[in-house]
Amino acid sequence: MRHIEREELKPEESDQLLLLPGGHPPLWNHMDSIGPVGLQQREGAPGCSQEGLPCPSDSSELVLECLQQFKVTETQLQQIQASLLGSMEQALRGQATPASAVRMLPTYVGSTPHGTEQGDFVVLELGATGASLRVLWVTLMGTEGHRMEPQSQEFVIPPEVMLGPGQQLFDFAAHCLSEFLDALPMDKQGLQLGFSFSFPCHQTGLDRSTLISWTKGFRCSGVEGHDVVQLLRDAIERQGAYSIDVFAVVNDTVGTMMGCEPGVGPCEVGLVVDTGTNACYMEEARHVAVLDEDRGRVCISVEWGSFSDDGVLGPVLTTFDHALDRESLNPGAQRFEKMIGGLYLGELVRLVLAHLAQRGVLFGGCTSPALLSRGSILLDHVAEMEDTLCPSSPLAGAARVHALLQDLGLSVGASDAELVQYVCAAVLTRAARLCAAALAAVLSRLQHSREQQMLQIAVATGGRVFERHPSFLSVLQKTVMLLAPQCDVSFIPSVDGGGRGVAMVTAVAARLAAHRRLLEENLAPFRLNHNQLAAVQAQMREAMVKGLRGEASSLRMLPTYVRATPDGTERGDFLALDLGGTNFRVLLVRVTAGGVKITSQVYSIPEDVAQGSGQQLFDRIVDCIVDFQQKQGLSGQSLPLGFTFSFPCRQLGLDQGILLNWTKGFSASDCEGQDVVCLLREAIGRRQAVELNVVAIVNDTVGTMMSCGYEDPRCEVGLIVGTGTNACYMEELRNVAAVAGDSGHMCINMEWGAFGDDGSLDLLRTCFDANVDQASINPGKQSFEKMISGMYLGEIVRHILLRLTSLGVLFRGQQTQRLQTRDIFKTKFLSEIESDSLALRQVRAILEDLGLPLTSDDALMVLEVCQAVSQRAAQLCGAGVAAVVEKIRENRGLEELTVSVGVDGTLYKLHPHFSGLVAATVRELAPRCAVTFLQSEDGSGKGAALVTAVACRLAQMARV
Ligand code: 0WK
Ligand code: BGC
Ligand code: BGC
Repeated sequence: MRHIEREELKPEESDQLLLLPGGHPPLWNHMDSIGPVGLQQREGAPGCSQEGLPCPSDSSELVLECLQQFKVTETQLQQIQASLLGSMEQALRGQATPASAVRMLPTYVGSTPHGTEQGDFVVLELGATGASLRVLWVTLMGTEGHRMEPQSQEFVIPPEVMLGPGQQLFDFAAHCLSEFLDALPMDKQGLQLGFSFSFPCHQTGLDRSTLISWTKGFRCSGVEGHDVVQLLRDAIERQGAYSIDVFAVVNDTVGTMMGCEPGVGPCEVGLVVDTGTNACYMEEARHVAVLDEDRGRVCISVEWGSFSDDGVLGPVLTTFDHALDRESLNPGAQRFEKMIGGLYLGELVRLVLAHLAQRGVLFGGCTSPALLSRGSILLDHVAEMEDTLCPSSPLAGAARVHALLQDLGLSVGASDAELVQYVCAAVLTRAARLCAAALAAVLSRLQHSREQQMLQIAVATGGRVFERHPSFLSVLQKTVMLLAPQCDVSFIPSVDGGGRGVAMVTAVAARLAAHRRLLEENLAPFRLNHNQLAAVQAQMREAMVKGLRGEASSLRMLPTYVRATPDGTERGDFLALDLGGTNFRVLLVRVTAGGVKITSQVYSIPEDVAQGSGQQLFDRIVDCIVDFQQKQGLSGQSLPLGFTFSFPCRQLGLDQGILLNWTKGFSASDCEGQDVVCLLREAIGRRQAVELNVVAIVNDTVGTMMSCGYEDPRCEVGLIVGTGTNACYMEELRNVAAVAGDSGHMCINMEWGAFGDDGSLDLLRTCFDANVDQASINPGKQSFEKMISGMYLGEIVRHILLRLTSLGVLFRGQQTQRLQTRDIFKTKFLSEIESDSLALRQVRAILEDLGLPLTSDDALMVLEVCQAVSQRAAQLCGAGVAAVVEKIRENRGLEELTVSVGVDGTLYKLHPHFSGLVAATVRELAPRCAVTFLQSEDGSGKGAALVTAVACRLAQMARV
């Protein structure tokens, strides 16, 4: 690791900065020293410049003029730094940026390595080192183990494969993979692969990445715009040699950053200068507009190769850069990369040498076919030629350059070698300084995003330009120091080109994939398909028929003695009670020709009263009525009262209802088996001076149906999805064995909450449902309700979260006391967490209030758990409604049925997707019924009052 002391550099020195370590005077000064002795005279040979050779002083001018073009001033570097920073921040804000700016691509790598990663991984590297791909076997030993040297093999990619059909390239990669694995003595089951793919890609996950555009000499067809992981998976499948799971696709800069030696890092910037160039860094997630994250960091691949703000780069681009770009595979693109990347440096040197040769300054004014052919001077050549600038034996150095130039068919004059070396130095120095300007922009961005004045940061470096041109790094460091003086930067060379880093990311991806698999395994039973829902519909239909016939059925199909929905002629003032939902309400309902006016008050029924004695409960109810009457100035008035009592009652008449069993957390004693109207009247009797005329007892489903039926006479079904769930509907009296008469209709309270208590739902019940049921005050009862309604969904979710935590999938496996607390995860959290407008960060806020230590992946998984539980609930509810409306349609022998369903209940009303899913399931299972769902505005209290009004009207008519 190389650290440069601050006082080492004075500003005016920066511009002179050039690749001449060891105190050589700067090139420009050198130029003066070239002088006349350096240049030979030669006339008229083929490929030689026809124009007379320039005199020595002219040629040095020409060389100076040439190399001067590669000089980038500090001001220009600062401008590039500023412009690049501007374009980075614009892209982060998701503001459309000009095509040629930096891309700032999220990589879904959210943290630098914990060092806990373990296992054997295969790494396939494509694109980092140009015309070769590398396969590695990396063993990660976690925190304990020592570092195992990866095994690797490099394969040269034939040019026709780099430019041919994409399938050919990926088949070639899959072939290399098998060849490498064939040679390995390891056990090759369940291979986990990390794919280092060094090109600009839109990632949508650790293992989903779409190629934006090829760079660096690659130009395969049918790949841009496609998911490269899928292309690789398909190729491995076609190869059929090994079953390999591709867990992650990683940009080489990310592999480099993640491969940073533990103990010296963590590196938070990855910088690659190989055939191409790019950098990545850890950005605050909240600054990345495309990600709805407000916590933690995410690694961003800058893709600075495409930076080309003509304003600042224009003056720096030389004629050689333009020539190189024109001849390149992607003219106009990657302009910044073409001044820094190893694939281009050799070419730039070649173009300069050819130019100088044609101007008679070099090689006696003679070129050679090799010098004139593109790509004849490679990065390694430049490295060798530049490296020899200060070897232990300068002569040896010059001789080496000589030899290299001769290999290019050039006749090398005395000073040509040194001149060529200066050309190499100029091209490389500029590359290093431009790279420094870009890195300085990244460092400034890090300072901004972390609001830090002084930034101490470790930068992992990778790529053959670093490996082959040691002075590249020193120029880079010095320039970074000048451009980002407030950053204390340590450069950490990556040990194996990032292979370990890719394996680290793959390990994280494999862990996340394993978590995802466990999540899917636990949620799969909640994902009901069409056949399962149709089976529920059919079973419910069968249970309805049996219940109506009075045969054994989990559906009691209780007659309610409501024979008609309101016809709008009802009139008068009525008291109504609404017990059984979230709130207990007392209502005054005034029914006039102009409509219904409701005044109501909500009262609480404390748990100890709901689970105390029946007398206590009904006395509490009467207390509330008296309080309400006083407040409404109704004291002493005996208004007809309708009692919405939302529990299973066998009604013997409109005002007689025997409570069959409590549900929804109620268990007041001495009530089951009792006529609750009597219990109410007794409580009224216990209270002096109170007179109430209890006319009707209705179930909340009936009250809801009536309430909506007042507005829409087609409303013949009532549905509650709240604390509990249930439905009622208008059945043909002839089908109701318990009630005499064959004509007309009777509203049936299905009490579908108990559906499945006979085991008919056991195939669908999960272990989580069983946990919730066992912990409830009525185990074995209300099976359907416990899979659907608000009192239980939160608990089902909590049990799933406990299981996933115990599996280490969530909350890093830490079981918290809070999460083990019953009812701590309210069903309303599902509605909040699943609301589209809620970003993941708000999901996290809800969960953090529960004291759950979570990562963003956790929040995403909790969201999926909530979605699976509520979706199943809505679909089961939809299957129930489909059974009811189909029954009505067939009752009436109709081809098509148009019917409305009155609905109430907090879950149905507040959950963002529940109602839509119910309607979609009904459409799917009862396509011949056009069903309109009417959300009841006034609750079932109004319905109870209307039932009372109808009863009073009928009683009135009976009396006259
Ligand atoms: C409001 C109705 C009431 C019913 C309740 C159900 O007026 O009769 O019991 O909806 O919804 P919950 O309050 O249980 O969510
Ligand atoms: C690619 C980058 C890559 C860089 C270094 C560029 O051409 O666009 O994705 O990181 O080369 O290999
Ligand atoms: C009760 C029903 C009621 C439903 C909705 C169930 O627990 O048994 O009578 O309609 O909850 O409140």
